[in-house]
Amino acid sequence: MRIGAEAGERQNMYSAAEAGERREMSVAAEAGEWQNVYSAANAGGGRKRQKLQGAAGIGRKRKWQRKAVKGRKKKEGTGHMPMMHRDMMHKDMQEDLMMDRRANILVTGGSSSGKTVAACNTFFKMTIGGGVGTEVSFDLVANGDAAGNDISYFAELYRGMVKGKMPVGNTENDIYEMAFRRNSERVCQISWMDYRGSLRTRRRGEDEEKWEEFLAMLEHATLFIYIISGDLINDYISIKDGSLDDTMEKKEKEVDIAVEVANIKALMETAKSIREDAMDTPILFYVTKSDLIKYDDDGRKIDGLISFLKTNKLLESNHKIMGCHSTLGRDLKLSGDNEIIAGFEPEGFEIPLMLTVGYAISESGKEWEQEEMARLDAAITSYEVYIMEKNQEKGRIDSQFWTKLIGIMKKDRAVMRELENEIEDARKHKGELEAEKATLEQNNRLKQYSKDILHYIEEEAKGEYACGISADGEKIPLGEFFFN
Ligand SMILES: Nc1nc2c(ncn2[C@@H]2O[C@H](COP(=O)(O)OP(=O)(O)OP(=O)(O)O)[C@@H](O)[C@H]2O)c(=O)[nH]1
Ligand SMILES: [Mg+2]
Repeated sequence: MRIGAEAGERQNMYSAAEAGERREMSVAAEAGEWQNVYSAANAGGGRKRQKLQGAAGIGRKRKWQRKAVKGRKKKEGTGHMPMMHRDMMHKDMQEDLMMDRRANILVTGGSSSGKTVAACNTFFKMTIGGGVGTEVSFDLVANGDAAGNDISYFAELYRGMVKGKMPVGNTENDIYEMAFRRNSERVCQISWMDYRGSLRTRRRGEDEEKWEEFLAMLEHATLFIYIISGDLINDYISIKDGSLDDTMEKKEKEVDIAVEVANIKALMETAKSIREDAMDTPILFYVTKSDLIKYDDDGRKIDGLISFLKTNKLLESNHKIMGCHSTLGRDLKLSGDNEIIAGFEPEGFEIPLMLTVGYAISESGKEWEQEEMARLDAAITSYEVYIMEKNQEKGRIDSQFWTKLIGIMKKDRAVMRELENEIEDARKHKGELEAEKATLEQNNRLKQYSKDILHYIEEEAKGEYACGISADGEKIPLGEFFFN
């Protein structure tokens, strides 16, 4: 009964036009992956959020962390050689780390801001489109049955766009699950949520559920992504440069801008109220439809965004801030009834995803290195303690009065040899751990992977699609947001 209900609910999310094909694909998949999320949404209260988190795989203790704890426990006894199955632990941790890593991409923004077009183009480019990168390649693959359906769904929307049809607006939150790969190795899982709702008013009834889902994602979002439509930035520029006279139109646009600013502030406030690390979590201002900004130059498009943020005091929050933009085509032409007539050449869509994944991997690389360092330091210390204890035992034998009188007795000689062997062994292990510590940084694969992603964004996208933004509105390198 429950599964039946899920299927029904999920179907409503797609417009009648898509329903036919999508329905067939969805029903079976609902039973598995999606069920957790949506039955959770039906359950109500705090449970709902917990379950949603469970389904999104957030908040779970990582396997390798549990192992590391076990490893430490073993060494606690004294007198025994510290137990360090170093090689085994090391490999396990690296592997577990890869698949437990998640990037939670929460895309917020006003209605018609371009969220669905962004999701569709991102997923198309990184799945069916063949991925990105030259030296190192990146792509997305299905992660579970529902994800396979998501790919077909986006392929369908994309095919529509190629033929001129824009995606139809949806009315529910949607969460898409994929796995991110680097050179065909899965390095990170992705949850992408397209949030369809107001950021400022907490409404009742059905919307309450959307809001709960949204909060769960906001709490675990890797970055805060806020979409600003290029036409709003263009309006801002036109008001500023005086090309819009003091007309009704200008007044209307001023209201739109004020509403957008209020939405952004609401997002920041909500984030602060539900997570302690809100201020340490970067905000990505993502300008969609950048073809609608009247400048040709990409750098100037970003300048327009920066000016908008600065004027509206959105850079003063102490958040780390990044900006980026994308477009369906520099010379895109739309008809009166929203059909693409010409110029369909999508650009920049993979950047927000690459930034989020790169940041997530970078953060987890940092965490891994700190934890590894602590583990190695603890192990090295325990070997030092062990060596000291063995030396004390040797000392005790040495200082026995008959040792001084007649030299080491025969039975003690064997004990001494044993002690010396143990000390030598321990020194060897300690040396290995020290060597491991010295090469830890270069063995940090996550750090390398995040560097590859940063390199892609900076080189392939030539720095024109994305940059960091300082509190006083200067462009700063994206590298400052990454662990290096
Ligand atoms: N010029 C231009 N228009 C775009 C671009 N991307 C989207 N649009 C227009 O913006 C409209 C809305 O895009 P969507 O992706 O559906 O926006 P959304 O945020 O998902 O909208 P809702 O789900 O209804 O809130 C499209 O129908 C297009 O008319 C772009 O790159 N350039
Ligand atoms: Mg949409």
